[in-house]
Amino acid sequence: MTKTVITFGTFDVLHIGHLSILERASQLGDRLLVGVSTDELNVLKKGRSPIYPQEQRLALVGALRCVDATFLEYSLEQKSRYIRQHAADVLVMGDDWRGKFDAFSEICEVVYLARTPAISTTATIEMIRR
Ligand code: C2G
Repeated sequence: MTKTVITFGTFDVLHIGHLSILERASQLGDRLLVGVSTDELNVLKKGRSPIYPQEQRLALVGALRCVDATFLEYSLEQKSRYIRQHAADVLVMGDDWRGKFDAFSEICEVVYLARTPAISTTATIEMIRR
């Protein structure tokens, strides 16, 4: 049986930390689906619009070899719907979210993977600004 892995994120200003978590997530199953947060959801989550609009972030993430399919994540509250809709067996999140998604272990396996240290979209934007 095909084991489906699902993960979520904004993936703005794509960097090595994003690639690393997606590659490790894909190794936990046979196919990897990525829910890319909409521009609007990012404003709600982080108080600012992403640098790259959602269509471009979807295209960039979807072009990675380790990613099998992408879809837009419109709401954080709808995670269980997305998990069921895509029949995901494993939910992967970075360990900055550790504990936050444990409730989903009723419907799938929940795995938190270590974040890549010393790189982030925010730090990259700050560096370019300076
Ligand atoms: N990430 C990482 N290492 C970094 C930076 C990010 O492993 N140095 C991971 C995050 O832990 C996350 C993924 O890359 O799993 C995407 O990161 P973000 O775009 O910052 O996603 P976030 O805003 O945390 O969205 O529903 C949950 C949210 O949509 C997750």
